Amino acid sequence: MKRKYLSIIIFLLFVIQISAEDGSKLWLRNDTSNHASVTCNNKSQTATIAVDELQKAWKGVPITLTIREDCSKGEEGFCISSNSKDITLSAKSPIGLLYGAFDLLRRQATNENLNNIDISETPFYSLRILDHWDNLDGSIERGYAGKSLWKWKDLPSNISDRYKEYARANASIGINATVLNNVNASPKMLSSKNLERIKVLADIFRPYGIRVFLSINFASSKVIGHTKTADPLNPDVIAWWNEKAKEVYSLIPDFGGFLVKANSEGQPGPGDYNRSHADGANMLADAIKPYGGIIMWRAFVYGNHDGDRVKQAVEEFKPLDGQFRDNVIIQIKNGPLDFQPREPYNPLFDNLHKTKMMAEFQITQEYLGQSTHLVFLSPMWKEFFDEVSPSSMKAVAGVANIGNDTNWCGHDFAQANWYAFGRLAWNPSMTSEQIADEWIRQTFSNNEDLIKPVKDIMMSSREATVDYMMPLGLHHIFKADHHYGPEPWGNQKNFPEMWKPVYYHKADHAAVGYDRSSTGSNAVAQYRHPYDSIYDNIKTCPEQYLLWFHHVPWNYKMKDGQTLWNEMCYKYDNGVKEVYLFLSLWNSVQPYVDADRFAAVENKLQQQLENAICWKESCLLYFQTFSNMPIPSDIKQPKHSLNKLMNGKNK
Ligand code: BDP
Repeated sequence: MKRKYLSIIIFLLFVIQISAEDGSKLWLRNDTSNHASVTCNNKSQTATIAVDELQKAWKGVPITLTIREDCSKGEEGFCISSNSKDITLSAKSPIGLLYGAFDLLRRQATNENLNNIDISETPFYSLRILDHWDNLDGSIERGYAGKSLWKWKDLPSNISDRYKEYARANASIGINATVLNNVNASPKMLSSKNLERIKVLADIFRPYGIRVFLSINFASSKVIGHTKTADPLNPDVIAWWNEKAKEVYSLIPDFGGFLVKANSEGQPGPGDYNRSHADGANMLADAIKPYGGIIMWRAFVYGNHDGDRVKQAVEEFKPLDGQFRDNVIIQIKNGPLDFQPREPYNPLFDNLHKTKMMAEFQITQEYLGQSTHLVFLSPMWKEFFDEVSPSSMKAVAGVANIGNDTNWCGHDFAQANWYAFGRLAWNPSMTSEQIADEWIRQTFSNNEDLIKPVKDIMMSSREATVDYMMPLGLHHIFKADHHYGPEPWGNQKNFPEMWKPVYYHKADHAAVGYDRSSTGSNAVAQYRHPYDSIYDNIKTCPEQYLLWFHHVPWNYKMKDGQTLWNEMCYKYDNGVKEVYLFLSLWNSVQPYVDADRFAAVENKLQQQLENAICWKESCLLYFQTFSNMPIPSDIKQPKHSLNKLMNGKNK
């Protein structure tokens, strides 16, 4: 009898064990009970971490780690070669060894054949940075995975374990920098008290190769330094920033620099004193230049502008080309509007020739279903890199989707976007399929019966989201405050024009879409050739951008012979059908996924389906009031009335 109970207990323990995945380990799920033979000729903290990671998880032949001054792979690169008896990992610096160690562990975790390998890697960008939009009160702007990881009140004395785990996860995918706070920055961030706290984080991140940056409020000198003005040419202001830089660098000698949002959405900036972006950026750049710091100056300028909103950045920055210091990089969102599910690329990349540029992607899915919808973003970023050469920019930044949720990102699949950002920043020529494949194998399993369906979901997820939210170039028809559900009818009286969905879709009884062609706002002229003429001509404009660039009659004939209206109906319907398919594919992998993560993802997919239906019905019923055309009969007709949808919460 006793024996029977014992075996039941053992069985239960086993079940609990396999169902106990909570996503907290991310893609780093290697068994860490090994004692591999690893030797190293370097005793630095970073090399010691590399040795430790390998000792715990490496299952293969002995490994020798060596620092070699003559290694030609740059400061962060590495070489790995193996024969049947051992493996040599060499690098010029300890961080190269750490990246190499994670590279080996990834290859092991993804079942790669590691006999006779000869690998060498150098990161494409030297700056691979996460931008956190975290506030001092612990909230996160556009954060959907709980509160901030940074416990400001507990620092500098109480240190959460997660700081090190965060650094380790980033190092495992090559991310080497972090901006700790929101671009809508509190001036208090730079107080001496807070700098002491930031120093602690910088010290924890340093051995993992991660440098700390801060977002700053341009008026900090005035607010916390009590200068009379924040005019960048004022000697007191200049002196204050010089002193502040000295203080920051005395605490954090390898401090990265500042990220600045100026004269946008109500933030202060040099424009308040009739000074240019260059005047503002250069003043700060001069203050941190002696210490090797850089200024990332954002081109997301929103406000104080008449005319087509998407033209503002080029209009403001093009005349300043060549006027920025060499330690200033202009940080440019991938599209000209604002992280929409699909935008054409930002033409500012075509207009700065003597200025350093970097791309800003948004990992947190503000406009792509937040942490409820499964949307793999790599295909979106690759679409951008197809149009704007990775080599035209110096760095890439990603707005982080990380919070203090147990699984870090809210949705288990949102982890894939953090992962993909790091991998693409390291090597933008990787394909989305490769990245998805790696991530699935490490995060779930190497079982082919799981990999294929999950990869299918991931690879079609972004296009599906575009289809059920904003197909054919529609944009910014979100509900204003939360940017989650649909509100194509949005036209609040007290809102500026540029916040209103009706400003962006311009639907009327004849047509829909924003005319940005040469007969309209002429935003097309901001693009390099041949994109300017391709987008200008309605016949050559890719249909995925049609309503972004053109005001198109409802009965316009699309390439497949359908009217624009019918095409729109089929797109929305297709988006919904895709989510049904995702649900059935996910159900098919249940045997291969631990119970907790299976249920969590299934639950989110159910919500995604409901939301996709809501998007389809809201948009089609609303636009139908203009097109006056029937929804094709082979499409599932809306269940709800427009009135009901307009009065619902759209969430
Ligand atoms: C918008 C967000 C807003 C950010 C802004 C920015 O809605 O919260 O502050 O971008 O990038 O997409 O500055």
